[in-house]
Amino acid sequence: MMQYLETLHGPYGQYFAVERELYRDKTEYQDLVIFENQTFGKVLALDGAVQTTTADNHAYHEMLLHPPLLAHGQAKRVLIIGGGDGGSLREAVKHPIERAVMVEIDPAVIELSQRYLPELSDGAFSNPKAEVVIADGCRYVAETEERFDVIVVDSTDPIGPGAVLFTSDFYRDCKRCLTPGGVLVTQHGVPRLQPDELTDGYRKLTALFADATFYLTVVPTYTGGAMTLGWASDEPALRRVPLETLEERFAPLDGKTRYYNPSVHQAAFALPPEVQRLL
Ligand code: AG3
Repeated sequence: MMQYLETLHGPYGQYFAVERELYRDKTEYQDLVIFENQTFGKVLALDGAVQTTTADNHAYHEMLLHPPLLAHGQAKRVLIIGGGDGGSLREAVKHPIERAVMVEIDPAVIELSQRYLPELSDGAFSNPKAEVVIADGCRYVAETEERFDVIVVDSTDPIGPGAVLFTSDFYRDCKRCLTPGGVLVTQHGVPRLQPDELTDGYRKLTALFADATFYLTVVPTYTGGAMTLGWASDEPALRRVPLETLEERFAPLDGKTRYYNPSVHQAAFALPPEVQRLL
C-alpha cells in the first residue's frame, strides 16, 4: 500500500496509508493530490501539506465561519479568500446572508474538489448566495469597491502562493474592504509547530485593528495540537457577545454543526499561557 507523507513541518509529520489515489498532478500553482484513507476519508493535500479531509474539516470550516458571523449578527456580505474546496462557502451559506463571494487563485482546486470531494462544498457552489471569483485574493481586496461584513482568509500555510495572504499590505486592504464593525478572520497555523506565524500575525493585526486576538480549534490532520485562527476588528464588543445572544442567533443552525456551538465559540477565545506568550 502506498503512503502519503506530509512534509510541511520538516522534523515532524504524519503519514496516511493511501487506500486509493484519486488524483495527482501539478496545477498552475501547486502540487495537488487527493486520496482515500481509512481513518480520515478523502484527503486533499497541496504542496506536501494536508488541506482538508472529509472526516475532520468541519472543525476547521465551522470555526472559521460561525464565530464571526454569529458574533456580528447582521452580516449581509461575506468574503472568503482562498477556500477552493468549498468547505468555507458551505458554512457561510447556512446563514441568512445576501451574498458570499469566494476568491480563489487556483481554478484547478475548485474543479477537482467538486469532482472528487463534492461532500466538502455540499452544493454550496450552486447556492444562489454564492459567487466564485477566480483571482489573486491580494489583488481582489486591493481593487474591489465592494464592502463586506465578514472576511475569512481560508489560506494555505505561509509558503508558496499563500504567503502573500500573511502580509501587512494584505491585511490593510482587507480592513479597507470591511464595513464599520466588520471582522476579519484568518487561519494562523498550529502554534506548537509554527510559533513565528502567530507572533508575526499578532504584531501585524494589532498594528491595524483596535481589537486583535486568536481563538482555537482542534483539527486532527493539522498535526501538533490546537490551531489558531486570527480575529481582527475595530469593534471590541464583537469578541464579548453574551452567550444568550449567540444562542439565539445559533438556534436556526442548531443540529447543522458538528463542532461549533456557542459555548465552544466562547471557550475558543481562552488561550493557554504558552500560546498567550507568543502574542
Ligand atoms: N487551509 C488551512 C491549511 C492549514 C494547514 N496547515 C497546517 N497543518 N499547519 C486549508 C484549506 C481548507 N479549506
